[in-house]
Amino acid sequence: MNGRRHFIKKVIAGLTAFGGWSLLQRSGLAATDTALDTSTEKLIGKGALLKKTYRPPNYETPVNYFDTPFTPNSHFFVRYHHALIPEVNVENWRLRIGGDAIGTPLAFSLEQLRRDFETVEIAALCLCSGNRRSAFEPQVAGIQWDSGAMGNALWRGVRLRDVLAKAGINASALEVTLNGADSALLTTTPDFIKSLPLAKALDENTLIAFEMNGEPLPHWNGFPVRLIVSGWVATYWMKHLTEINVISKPLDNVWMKTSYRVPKNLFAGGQFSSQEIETTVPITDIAVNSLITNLLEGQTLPALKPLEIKGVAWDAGSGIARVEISTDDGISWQSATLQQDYGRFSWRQWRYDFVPNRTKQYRIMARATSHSGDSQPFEAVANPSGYHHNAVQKIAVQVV
Ligand SMILES: Nc1nc2c(c(=O)[nH]1)N[C@H]1C(S)=C(S)[C@@H](COP(=O)(O)O)O[C@H]1N2
Ligand SMILES: [Mo]
Repeated sequence: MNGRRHFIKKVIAGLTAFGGWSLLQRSGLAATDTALDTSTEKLIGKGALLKKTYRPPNYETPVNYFDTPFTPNSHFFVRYHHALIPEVNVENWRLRIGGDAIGTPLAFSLEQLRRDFETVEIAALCLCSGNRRSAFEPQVAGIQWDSGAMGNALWRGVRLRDVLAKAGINASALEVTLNGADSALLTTTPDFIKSLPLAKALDENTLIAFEMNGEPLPHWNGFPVRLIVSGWVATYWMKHLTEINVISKPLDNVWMKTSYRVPKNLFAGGQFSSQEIETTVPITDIAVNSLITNLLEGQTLPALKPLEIKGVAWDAGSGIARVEISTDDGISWQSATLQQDYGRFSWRQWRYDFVPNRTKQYRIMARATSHSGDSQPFEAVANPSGYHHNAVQKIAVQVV
């Protein structure tokens, strides 16, 4: 490492220690590949995360950070397909709007986005399609995520539809493509570009966000702006957005035609008809799901001591109707108490008071049901890429 890079790294590390990271970002200095500390493989600017791969950086959130309604930026998970994650200097950065179905191509600075459009804030869950992939049996290829490839945050930004309206959309518009500043180390690897059907792009809950939990987006979560596609899995939530195109033909690349697809009619979900074929469709809606956040498999608990079982539950945006708990292997079910509602795209925290009254092994389960009537299955629905693992958890605890 040359002297200057080393110096910058030290400055970043120092600033991070007293919370100056976002200041540094605003100066346009940060967002550099040097933000990877090669000796510890820790992501600079992030607190403790669980490393899955280092290059590209894929790090999940330890489940204990799901105890708060909003996942702290410092511990929010990080997922990248490519290892080249460049410096974004916000002074030079522009969001370009174009494509063959746009009225007038336009470019916006961050200041213009903040100034020229109505700002809105949405609480929404950012969920990787492959979250809990490691629980599939037999094992499925791909990053072996446990339960931490997700996070709930308050996202502030402007509506994508307002920005597109300014440029004007032609009648031929079919999809809206999204590209970010990151790219592959090898030029032979296709750039990560995704598309949305026009209807989802124009949904009032699809945002170009510049703030996360009241702060500028952290570098690793998409500084300076990322897309928020409320209710859909996070593959569409493009980070470090640089280019949005409105196009009249289906986007044809490996990220649409090969990856992030599920067998047709296997999961309920939003429509993406321009990308559907006879056998498979793009993954879209988040599946109803829940997670127990304060119990570990094999944990020992003292008999007769009251225990508060805690967790979170979520779906694609109909909202959580109820969460039921079983402590007797699924024979009987009791309702958990749902905590504060932050909106239908947010996850919902829940709690349940339990007193283990005998010395024995208990199997604790949680099962969420959404307002649309969907409930978690007892076995995960097998699919080639290991997406949508939403089987009811069964956590064995030993009471002594
Ligand atoms: N620019 C860019 N945006 C991206 C990706 C990426 O590789 N590059 N990955 C997507 C996927 S698959 C996920 S799960 C989310 C993860 O968001 P996070 O890293 O902020 O947690 O980012 C999405 N947006
Ligand atoms: Mo993902």
